[in-house]
Amino acid sequence: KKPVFILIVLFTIVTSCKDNKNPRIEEVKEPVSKKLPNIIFIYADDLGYGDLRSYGAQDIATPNFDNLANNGIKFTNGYATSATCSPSRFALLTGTYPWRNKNAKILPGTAPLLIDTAQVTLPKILKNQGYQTGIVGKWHLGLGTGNVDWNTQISPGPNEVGFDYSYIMAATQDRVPTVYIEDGYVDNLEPNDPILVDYDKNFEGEPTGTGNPELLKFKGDLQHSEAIVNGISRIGYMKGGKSARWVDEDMADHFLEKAQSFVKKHKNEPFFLYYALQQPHVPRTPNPRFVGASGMGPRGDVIIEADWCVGEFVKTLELVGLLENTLIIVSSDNGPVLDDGYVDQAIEKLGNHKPWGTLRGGKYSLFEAGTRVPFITYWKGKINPGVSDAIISQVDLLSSMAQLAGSNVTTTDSENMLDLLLGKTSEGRKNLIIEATSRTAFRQGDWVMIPPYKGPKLLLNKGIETGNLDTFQLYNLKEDPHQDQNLAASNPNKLNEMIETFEAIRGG
Ligand code: NG6
Ligand code: CA
Repeated sequence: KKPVFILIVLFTIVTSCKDNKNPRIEEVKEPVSKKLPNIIFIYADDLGYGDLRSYGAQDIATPNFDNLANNGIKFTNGYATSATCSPSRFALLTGTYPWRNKNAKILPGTAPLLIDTAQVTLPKILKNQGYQTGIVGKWHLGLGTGNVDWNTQISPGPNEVGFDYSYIMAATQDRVPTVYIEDGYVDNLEPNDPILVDYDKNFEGEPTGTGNPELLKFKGDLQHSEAIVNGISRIGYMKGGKSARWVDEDMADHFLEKAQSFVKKHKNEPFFLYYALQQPHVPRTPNPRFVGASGMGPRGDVIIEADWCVGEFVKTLELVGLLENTLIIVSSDNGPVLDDGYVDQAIEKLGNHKPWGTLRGGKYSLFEAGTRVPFITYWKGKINPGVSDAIISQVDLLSSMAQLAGSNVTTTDSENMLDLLLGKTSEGRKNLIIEATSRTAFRQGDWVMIPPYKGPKLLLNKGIETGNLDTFQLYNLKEDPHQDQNLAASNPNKLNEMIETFEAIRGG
């Protein structure tokens, strides 16, 4: 029996040695996880279809956005789902049209979390596939369950809907609380100076824009004339938290630094980063380095600042050697607006620049410039540069990115457009529902149909046409990109066909 015993011992030694540095297992393991590409969304706030040089702007230089657009795919029919922020962000992360959720409207800083923690989200899917998931920048999807205490853990929030790491502003730059929140805790908060936030009434003794205009760097309209922080009056009231309050002029650098740290920290594992820039939303507060850079006043200056951030961020990816293994998607949450509540010369200094490009409307509008935005995919060495006229919506990113990460999870509204995003096909969506301040319209092929809506045709102070009309509107975008010729009366067949499909998708 001895030789058999020796043989068994030898066999065990040989196989265990092999196991220890088993090259096959190593080989299989390593490349699979390495192969999963990193995914980055760079999401601007209120950047218009015509705000980038690569999208036709002549009077503003945006070399870093353009580098991605010109060396990646520039989509000319890329859409945010909505003409305002919270609904678009809701769709981006959940792959669900925002009009399915009646609470998906512009949220105050005290709104509860808009996403159900049981709901499928893109960061959850990617996390499941082994990704490190992070968000840096604007959140604006609500926090907590109502009555948030800002001095303790703020939950649920981004970390409860799939993000491993979050460094956010709660709502918008013009809304309180004006503090950064890291993984559910207000950053830099002194426990002996608690923060109180209220959207209805002021705290005794706290200055407001209305009461203390002498404290302001620039004036706001009535809604933007409440709490004063850093010489800027906001929407909502706030008290305390002095050490935690942000300095608006440093916000771009601050978020950039957090985004760069996230990338450096996770350079050895697949990651998803949602880098949500705050520009060019109001209040527009360029760092002094960018003041005057555009000659267009603060709105132009912060676009140049955002462009610089994009450049620095891409440099970081290159530096850590990840550019070839990272898909970068750039877009905006809604169309452009000039006067959105502060006196900042956005109109006076605009010159010939057209933030809406060739399109009609703007932020808040059902016309094209409300939801059609810059939409760029870039992947060094992987995506062949080109221009795509295919229809694609941000709601499709959930299914498409799931696919990229090896998951088949999808939703009713989110179409898998991975091949389109990577330039492997020119086929996009057949149709799309767009939304603006709770009104919806329907695009199908080259056509767009806007149902009748009551309400003002023009937002007077903003100079933006809402898309409201008391009869149906029908436009052929190929022949009439600016939506000047309403063909509803002359083309009833097309109109009826569009109404039918639209109602079927909307559920009657
Ligand atoms: C509006 C604000 C506007 C801006 C917007 C949100 C007023 C009059 N206007 O209600 O200034 O904050 O909300 O913008 O209050 S968004 O890009 O986040 O949707
Ligand atoms: Ca926005």
